[in-house]
Amino acid sequence: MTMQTNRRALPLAAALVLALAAPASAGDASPAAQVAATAPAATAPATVTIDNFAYSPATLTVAPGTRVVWANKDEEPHTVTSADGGATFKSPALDTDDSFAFTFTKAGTYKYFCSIHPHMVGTIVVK
Ligand SMILES: [Cu+2]
Repeated sequence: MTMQTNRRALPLAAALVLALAAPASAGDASPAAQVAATAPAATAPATVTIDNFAYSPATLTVAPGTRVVWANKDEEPHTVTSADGGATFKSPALDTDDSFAFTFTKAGTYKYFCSIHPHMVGTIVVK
């Protein structure tokens, strides 16, 4: 009885360890290395979707030089306004399917909100 339990448990534990270890090492090796090899300086644009009175993802981390595009998919107009009162970036009211873009050149944490619905907040981390 004990033997049977152990025989079943051991391979299962080994498989679990492999499953946990494999994605991490594979993810580190191939896609990141590929991006670095093909496009060392250029950074892919990043998108924040606005829907349901929320920015998604609420926090987005990008590399310096990344152009971030906000796309309003909501039925309501929204803005993208930097938390410094719009001094860093400030969109007009975006209607449904409108978008706004800003290129982040300097590292830092950029908080922003919707000037129409100030409870809508988001953060872009540039590093
Ligand atoms: Cu809004």
